[in-house]
Amino acid sequence: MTTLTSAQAQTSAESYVQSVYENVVRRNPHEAEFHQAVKEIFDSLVPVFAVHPEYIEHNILERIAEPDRVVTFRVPWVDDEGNVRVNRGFRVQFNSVLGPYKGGIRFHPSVNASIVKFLGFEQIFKNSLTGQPIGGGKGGSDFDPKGKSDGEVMRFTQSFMTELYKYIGPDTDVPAGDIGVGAREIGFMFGQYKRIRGGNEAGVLTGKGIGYGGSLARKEATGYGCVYFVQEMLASRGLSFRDSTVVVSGSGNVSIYAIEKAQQLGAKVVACSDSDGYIYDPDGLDLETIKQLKEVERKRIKEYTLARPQAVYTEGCSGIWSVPSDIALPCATQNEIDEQAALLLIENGVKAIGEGANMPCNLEAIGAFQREDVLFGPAKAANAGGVAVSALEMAQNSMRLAWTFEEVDAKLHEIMRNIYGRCVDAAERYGYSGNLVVGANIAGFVKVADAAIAQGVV
Ligand code: NDP
Ligand code: 2IT
Repeated sequence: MTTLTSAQAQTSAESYVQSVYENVVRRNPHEAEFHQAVKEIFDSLVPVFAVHPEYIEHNILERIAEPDRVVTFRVPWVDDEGNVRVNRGFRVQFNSVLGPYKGGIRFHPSVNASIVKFLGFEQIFKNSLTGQPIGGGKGGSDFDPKGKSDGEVMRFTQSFMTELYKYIGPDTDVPAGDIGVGAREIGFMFGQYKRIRGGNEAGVLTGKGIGYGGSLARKEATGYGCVYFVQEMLASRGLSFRDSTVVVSGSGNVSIYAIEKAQQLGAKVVACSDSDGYIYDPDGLDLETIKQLKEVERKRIKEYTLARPQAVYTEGCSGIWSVPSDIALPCATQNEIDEQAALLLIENGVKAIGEGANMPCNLEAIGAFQREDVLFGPAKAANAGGVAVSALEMAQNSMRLAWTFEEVDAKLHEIMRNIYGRCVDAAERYGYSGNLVVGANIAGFVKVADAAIAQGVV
């Protein structure tokens, strides 16, 4: 075999990555979010392929970009008026070289094959970064839980599980929550799975209620983990959350517990949002009011101003990025920060971004933050705390015991520190010192690629 010069190796790596990317786009037309997630990762991997041509020889990229399988199914249910309704259910089992497929279920009207595939693809590398034995998967439905009664949500969820149960299990595929799927929905899914299977396989789902196999600190894990990750980034420049001004988008599970931990660390969190608009509270958000509104009453964030008249509500969720902050934590949904929003944040002096949501910053926004040397914590590292504690929930279920909140939180903190370290080390090793996007992608990828090669062409 001829040895390539480093320039030739670079060219060969670039053309390999480009040709696989073109193939992915050709074979998955009209799936913009999936293409975006693939592009972000692929571009980071060129330096790896330039020094490890064996990954090209094994055609690892093409193998990883093709899901093991995608299941799509009809979900019929009856609403409170007696109308028969039909939604579409999905489960993408993307990659299992590191362990059982693991990833959340999203209920939102925007859910389609592209969204589920982008989330499942990201999940492979995120789960790898946690250091735990979990593969990547994701699922969901275009069902909109907003405005539905508990009875409607239960009937829909039971119908969803009546099909999904065929494909999941504690050692094959372990779903959890995501947008629109929290403790209530996981409870209904678990009940239906148990009823169909006729046995208690606690480890089939994570994010369960504490009374029936759930882990303490799972509810808090994604938000807390994101803040722990940003803490590490800030410390690298001698900064901290103390006395900083923070903006957190969304007001769901991830947002609420990111706000809680940021406040515990001495930050003033001044704004959060839902899909209708955002609130700005110059004195700092009152989290108990937000929890009551969102976790208990399932109301709109607008109603916060009834309890806190000094706060201002503005219609339209994207305006939140005009609020000046030191630290911005996008914790709502994909592509919520575009280049324009990024430039606004930069102009207002933002020092750090932590992606609590999946892919909240588009590629142009990430480019803008990197050009201006803003600390940037990419989703697959910064929000990995949720799935990491899900894996701890699986471990507790297998051992039939329960750790204390403090034990789980301490493990989460350690995992987030380790993920940060892995990202920093990988970036440095491949000549991208300080670039956590490249670091996360490479560190996550290498482990999956090596395991895939070891397991043969399957
Ligand atoms: P929730 O459903 O609890 O909350 C979602 C929040 O984001 C709500 O405030 C919602 O507003 C807002 N939102 C949702 N969709 C949109 C949209 N299209 N435009 C504007 N706002 C929107 O979900 P989570 O907190 O669980 O998830 C938030 C993000 O974090 C997602 O990207 C998810 O994939 C990611 N994530 C979640 C993890 C978890 O453990 N739950 C783990 C890792 C990542 P509204 O109520 O008006 O819809
Ligand atoms: O995006 C994610 O990592 C999640 N929604 C959590 C997945 C999980 O299995 O806990």
